[in-house]
Amino acid sequence: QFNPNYAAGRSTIVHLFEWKWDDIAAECENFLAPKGYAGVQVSPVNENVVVANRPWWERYQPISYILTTRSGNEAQFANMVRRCNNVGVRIYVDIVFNHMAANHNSVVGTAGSTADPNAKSYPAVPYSSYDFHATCGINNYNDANQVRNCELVGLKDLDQSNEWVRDRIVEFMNKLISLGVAGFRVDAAKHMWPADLKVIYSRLNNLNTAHGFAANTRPFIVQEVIDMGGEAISKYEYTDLGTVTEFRHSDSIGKVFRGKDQMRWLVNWGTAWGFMPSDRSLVFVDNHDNQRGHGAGGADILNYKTSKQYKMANAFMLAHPFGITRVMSSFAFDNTDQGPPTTDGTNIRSPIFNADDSCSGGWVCEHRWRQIYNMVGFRNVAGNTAIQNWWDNGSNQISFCRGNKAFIAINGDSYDLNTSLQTCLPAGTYCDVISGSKSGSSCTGKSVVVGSDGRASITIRKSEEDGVLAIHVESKL
Ligand code: LM2
Ligand code: CA
Repeated sequence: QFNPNYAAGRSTIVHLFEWKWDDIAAECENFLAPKGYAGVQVSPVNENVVVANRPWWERYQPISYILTTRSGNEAQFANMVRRCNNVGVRIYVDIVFNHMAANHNSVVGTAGSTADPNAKSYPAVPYSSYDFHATCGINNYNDANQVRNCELVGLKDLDQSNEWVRDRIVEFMNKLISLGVAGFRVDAAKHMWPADLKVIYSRLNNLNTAHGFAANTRPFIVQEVIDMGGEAISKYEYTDLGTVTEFRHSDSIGKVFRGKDQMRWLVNWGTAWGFMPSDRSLVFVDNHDNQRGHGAGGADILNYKTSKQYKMANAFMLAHPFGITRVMSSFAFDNTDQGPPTTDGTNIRSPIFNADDSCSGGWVCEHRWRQIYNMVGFRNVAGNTAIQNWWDNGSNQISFCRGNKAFIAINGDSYDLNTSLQTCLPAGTYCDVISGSKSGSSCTGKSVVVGSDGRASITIRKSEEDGVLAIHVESKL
């Protein structure tokens, strides 16, 4: 449950937030596999309550485990998983089983099921009031019992110690495993008892060998636990069960790249910053919650709107060996409730792809930004090499090598970086994969000449679009 079960040579998950299954299937084939992405986190797959004006968060209010949402139906989901696995891209499902839908004026689900949340009745599962904790609200995060046994923002709180509830959850997850998924993001894990999660995970089947997984492969588990310190519940209560979202990484990287902390301190990036061990930490610059002010981190979190710093932060995350990396892919928003782009107010609109690979039609597609997908490639080339030859200028200019495979320099100061640095690479001319890409034997961006001593003259001007330069053995011209 700690291994993401990636295809060989790949390393990064992209969260295609609110994408439709048919579009993800095509994206695996046309873009993600060719660029070296390892997997996709998809939005919740099971029936959710339909909320007026269709906010994104309606998908965190389950009505049943029927696989019909605005992203598509069961046949489309199954087809997507098969097509993505066929090109070596894994699917991870965002799974919501801490709770069921809260009460609303009218309660109908995306598959047409009805429910009566006031009575804790969800007949399409079925769940009844026996399956839920007694009604109470969460308002004190210093009380672990309350955080786990009471209702989060009015969401009816399932009792995961109940065998009927456990069976329904395990049945749902095993169905997804049979369809070929590689693992799960467990929503609101902090609001469930680790002992109950342990029982649920232990009852999951091995991954489906008909989808290319080796026999006896366990599903990957990443648990959403927001622990910035100072609350009753610790992320370390979950690290024996699976990996955990490292929200301090998101918070700290935001502060550094917003200039609230100097980049030279990144020299000991990792557990010294209060992060969990690397192999237990799911790391990200932003997620679907904190990019819009929900969840943790507040105004320090970077998102696509501050694109220069955002790209720099993603480049550093992807260049650094720490953690299991996840890239966010958003739709554009100007208010925090706004749902994905639609054609008619209801049906999600497909992204439009431009000639330069970027998206329009309301989709941001950060994963299609050259500076981000080329750094996914960088991470794949760097593999399990260590950091060496760390350099900094005493403030916000840094560089380091990943073994003899790859080199990155970052300029976060308000003046040019222009100096000779050790790249650890063999002599030759390299294409900077931030300002451009290697195309045949030429480079569409800046070229870097590495001498026989491994040193190169590196320039990143203050005025450049990006504050990063990155080269690696596969960008050699
Ligand atoms: C999570 N982690 O623990 C998700 O990452 C987060 O996105 C979910 O909250 C949350 N757990 C529950 O699954 C989101 C959103 C909330 C939203 C809930 C439920 O951040 O704002 O709450 O989903 O859809 C909304 C309203 C809230 C209302 C509630 C119930 O914002 O005011 O409470 O629905 O109707 C009365
Ligand atoms: Ca709970």
